[in-house]
Amino acid sequence: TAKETARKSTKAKSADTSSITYSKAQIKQSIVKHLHSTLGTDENKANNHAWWKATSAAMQELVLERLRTTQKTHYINDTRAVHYFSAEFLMGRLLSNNMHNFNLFETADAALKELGVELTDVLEEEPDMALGNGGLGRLAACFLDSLATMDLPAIGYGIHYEHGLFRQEIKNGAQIERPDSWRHYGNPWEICRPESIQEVPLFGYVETKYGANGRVKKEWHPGNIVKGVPWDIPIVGYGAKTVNVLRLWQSESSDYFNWDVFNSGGYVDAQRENIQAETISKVLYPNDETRAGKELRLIQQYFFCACSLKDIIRRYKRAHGDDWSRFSEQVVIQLNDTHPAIAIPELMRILVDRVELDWDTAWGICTKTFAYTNHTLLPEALERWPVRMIEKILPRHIEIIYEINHRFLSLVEKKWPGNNVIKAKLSIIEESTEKMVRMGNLSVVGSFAVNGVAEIHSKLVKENLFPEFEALWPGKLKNVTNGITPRRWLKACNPLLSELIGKKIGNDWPSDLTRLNKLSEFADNTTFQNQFMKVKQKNKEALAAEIKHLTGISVDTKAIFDIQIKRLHEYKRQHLNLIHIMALYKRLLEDPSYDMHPRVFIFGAKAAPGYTLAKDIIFAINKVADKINNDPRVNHIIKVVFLPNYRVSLAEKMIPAADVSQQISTAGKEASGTGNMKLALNGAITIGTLDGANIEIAEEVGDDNIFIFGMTVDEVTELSKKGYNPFDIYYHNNEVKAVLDWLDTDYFTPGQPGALSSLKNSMLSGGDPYMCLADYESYSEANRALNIAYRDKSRWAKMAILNTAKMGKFTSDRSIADYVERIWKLTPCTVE
Ligand code: NBY
Repeated sequence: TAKETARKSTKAKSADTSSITYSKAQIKQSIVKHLHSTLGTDENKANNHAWWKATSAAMQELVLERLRTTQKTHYINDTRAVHYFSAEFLMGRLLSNNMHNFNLFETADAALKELGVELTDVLEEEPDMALGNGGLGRLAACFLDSLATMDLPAIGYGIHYEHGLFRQEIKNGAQIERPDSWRHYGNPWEICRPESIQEVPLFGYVETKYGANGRVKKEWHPGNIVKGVPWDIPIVGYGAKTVNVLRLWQSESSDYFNWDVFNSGGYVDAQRENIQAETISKVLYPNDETRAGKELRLIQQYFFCACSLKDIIRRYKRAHGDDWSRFSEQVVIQLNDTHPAIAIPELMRILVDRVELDWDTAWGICTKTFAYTNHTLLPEALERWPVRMIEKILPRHIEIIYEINHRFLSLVEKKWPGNNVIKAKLSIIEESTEKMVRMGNLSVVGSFAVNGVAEIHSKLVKENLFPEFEALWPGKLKNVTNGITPRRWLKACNPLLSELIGKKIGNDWPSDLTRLNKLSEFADNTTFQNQFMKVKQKNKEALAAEIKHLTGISVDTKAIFDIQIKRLHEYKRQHLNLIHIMALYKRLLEDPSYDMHPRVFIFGAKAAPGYTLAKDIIFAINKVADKINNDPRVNHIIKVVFLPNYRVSLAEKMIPAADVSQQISTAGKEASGTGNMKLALNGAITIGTLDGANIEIAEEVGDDNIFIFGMTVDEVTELSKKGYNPFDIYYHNNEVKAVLDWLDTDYFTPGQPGALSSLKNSMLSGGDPYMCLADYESYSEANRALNIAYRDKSRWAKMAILNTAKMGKFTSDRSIADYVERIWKLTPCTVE
């Protein structure tokens, strides 16, 4: 079973975690050596940044040794490997993680202490590697960790963005974006591999030639060629046996900037639209659930896919020469959403035009190589590219896409003769006023497996998004529920809880998270409850200090720490949380004896820079926070904190301190969520809707240990069908009305009436597209129940313990075991 695969491949090493042992003295010596010879400084002059670099360099020595061994082993065994194609990898910081995975954290800590340096301060020097937006990018990072931990041959392929996700500043309550320069002062983990540079053609035209045998040959004369320079980031598995790589491509202009002189008519145009080669990998597009539709974005996608495929093929040919029959036995490519879907026609182009395989053989290889993960059902997030844009940038690929579609539609014709409605729906080409290529459809047609990321989401993918595909290819659509790495999201980020767990049930849970279930036995034990909650208290005190440091706001650590951290999006409904906070505020003003336990509402969220309403919601949270935090009538009971620049390293500080986890998306909209898993794993109680993985979390922890509220997916569907009118609620619920009307005044924005009106408008005249008002009453009730539950110290402690105990399912090791079993069919390769 999947679980056994996960266990087998991780068990061996937990007994033998430190196959590479390094004594404190050796670490110390290595750090000092790097301080001297890598950084050219010494113990007296070095600041924390220099110590960070020297410590990282010392670790990297060990990492590279294991990397060499791993690569040699994989080469000798000629293993099948998974190639994880993703436009985003949200890695966060690497030093602490690498130390934990080498089981050297404590040793390094002690070594640095002897040098008069605090490891925790040193770790803070590392800039986050924020090459992703949110859940999708972080999932890729957790998967790399699990793949290496489970000794699975794997390589991540992506883009070496010069600037990751923007740094968020808050000025007068509003979000300001500042560039992120994560490698400005160098990055100790990455290795440039100029020996593996690839060239990528772009633009130009296609020439049709007729061979002697009458065969039609297509020749693409590109207008421009760019270089892809690979940077490798070693990925250390837990136990440090396998070290895989994440290979990120940086764009550069090629030496011969061969503008196509034959295309003289287009010469001036081509100049004007000259994409400077270097700009391709300059910056990560900061949208999470909307597509950018920009030419540069498509070029980014093609750029990294083309480089990666060439890289894969070079490696394959080294072992198998021109024998293509084994390609799909050796290579599986997982497409992380449709962002790398252009890899499908690119592989076809290589096989048909370059290798000169016939179409059917090439297509057979392709469709045994690719698998596709869908991460969203939101229509605005489904990628579509204008045919004309692809035609211009990738003139050969558009021909291939048409050919794929033509053959696919004849299959559809066989299945549903004469049914043009179905044909129009399934077609890869959307025949709108501007013809579009539907990347989702292309991905389904070109893959052997398609998966959603939580049970409910996969069900909706099957029933609503691609229903006919299920009829056409039964069994192709699957589920793999997301997971998170417990190494980063418990062991490293919550040392106090990890230690407590270790004392109680031993230390093998990080490689087999189901073992946490043994904690259930102690859920009713008063001593353990006290120990567990004492850890939570300490973590809250640490976060309170961080809040003070970052915002100047003092918070009561005896209050409930209620946390909502995720990208800002209407469907995630931070504004539902906000109007409820305003209602509590109002209740307290109207009735000073209103009974509620003190509560600190903490938010972290970035808004896409062009998403006006999302930015308005951030502004509103900050304005309401200002008012409440400075209102002596209530500020001993409610505080509201918006922590700027939410990112992986900040999440690592917030999650261990959470009492409550807000997971309140409109049912059917959040594909899975992964923050929900991280928070529950650290003993936070979820208040959430029956959406995404919340449903599976509820199944694991049981109804008594989670606060579920709101409409189900079916009820949401029914209400939309019936016609939802938010005014019905506005006029019937006095509290809702009063709170929304409050947004129209200048109470929260003195002198600026109307500054928060866009929120009210979106929830009323805007039709409240995510049905905040419809779920309001139920949300308010769930909050009352939560408040009562918190008052019972023992009950709450039991709930918290059971949340941690029951999260075993959500380790990314289990997700990876599911992928291996259901899709990839990989076998672990032990690296001695
Ligand atoms: O993927 C998220 C889902 O919203 C979340 O429910 C799920 O848990 C997670 C992992 O499966 N999706 C997500 O993070 N998407 C993006 O970040 C994203 C980024 C770029 C674009 C679209 C979506 N884009 O079109 O450019």
